[in-house]
Amino acid sequence: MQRILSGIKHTGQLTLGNYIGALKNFPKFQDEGEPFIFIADLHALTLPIEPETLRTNCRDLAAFYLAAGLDPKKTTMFLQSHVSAHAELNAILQNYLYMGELSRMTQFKEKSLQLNENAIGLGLFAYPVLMAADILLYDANIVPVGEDQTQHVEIARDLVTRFNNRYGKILTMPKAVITKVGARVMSLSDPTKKMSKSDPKGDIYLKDDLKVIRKKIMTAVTDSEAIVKYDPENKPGISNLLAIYASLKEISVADAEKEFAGANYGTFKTKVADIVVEKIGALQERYHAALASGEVDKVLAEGALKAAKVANVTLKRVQTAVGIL
Ligand code: ATP
Ligand code: LTN
Repeated sequence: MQRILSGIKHTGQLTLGNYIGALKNFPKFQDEGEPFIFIADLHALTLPIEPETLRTNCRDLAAFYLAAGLDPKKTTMFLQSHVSAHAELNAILQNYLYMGELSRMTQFKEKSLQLNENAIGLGLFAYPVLMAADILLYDANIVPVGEDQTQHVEIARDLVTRFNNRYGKILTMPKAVITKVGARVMSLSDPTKKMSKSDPKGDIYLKDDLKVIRKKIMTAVTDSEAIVKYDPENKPGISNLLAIYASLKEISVADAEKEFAGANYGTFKTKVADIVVEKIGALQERYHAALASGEVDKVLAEGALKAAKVANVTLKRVQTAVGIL
């Protein structure tokens, strides 16, 4: 049975990018293996954030996991900080990743630019070490993530090779699985930039009012060519909308392109808005129901117990391998 592992950090309001690139894909794995899906609450501290924001966003994200279709009977859902093995394995693995390779991570380079040079936390730099611990604790075979996270999975793979060469077959080699369509949803106001929780411009938030969502799509930046064609380099705005449409309709981009051959931008945008509003509207209903049911805390508490059982076995194996009594 293959193990699937992924996580999201609750640093802000979830975006349509998080949904299409990550959240929407998680439930598909429930019948193909054993998924562990967590909230990366330790990673969420790697950039300055208010405690109250963290508290609120945490239950919110868990409710979105349930709303997206994660079934606690099939998926182990938990908080990273509730399973202490994450921090313990992190402390060991930090000795097997090197400063040079960590400093080449795109996410580190981009995020540290937002900070004063004297206030770049060590946690931001060492982010991939903890992420490797997250993945390796569960002997994960498959890690479903958006494109921006593949570099972090690659470094975890390098670590496995390095570690196993030294100590024998202790760690399981993970593989990133990227959704075919919508792996990188772009900002609606600047389609050359990734839609991201921490950059409010051009984002569609999963909690946005449906009228606001429609308006954001209708006013998305496009071009003046008036041809609906997938060409990310020359037509980033239209290509982004096509990818969003195809992903939510579960069709290929080529089929979406055919559907809109000859359509004008107004008609095209209306159709994109229709499907986004339909999908996000239904998601919002299930999200509110999950919050109102009061089941979130119980699901997370039970998930932490189940996750810890698996994680502690791996931790022990690693401790023994490196020579810890
Ligand atoms: P932040 O802005 O705080 O870095 P983020 O929006 O990039 O956050 P993460 O918590 O880093 O979100 O990512 C959660 C998951 O969503 C990851 O698997 C990531 O690859 C995916 N994801 C994030 N943004 C996008 C996007 N624009 N398109 C596709 N997938 C995305
Ligand atoms: N870095 C990821 C969140 C994350 C993660 C992980 C994803 C932390 N640990 C392990 C997959 C596997 C992000 O920003 N989404």
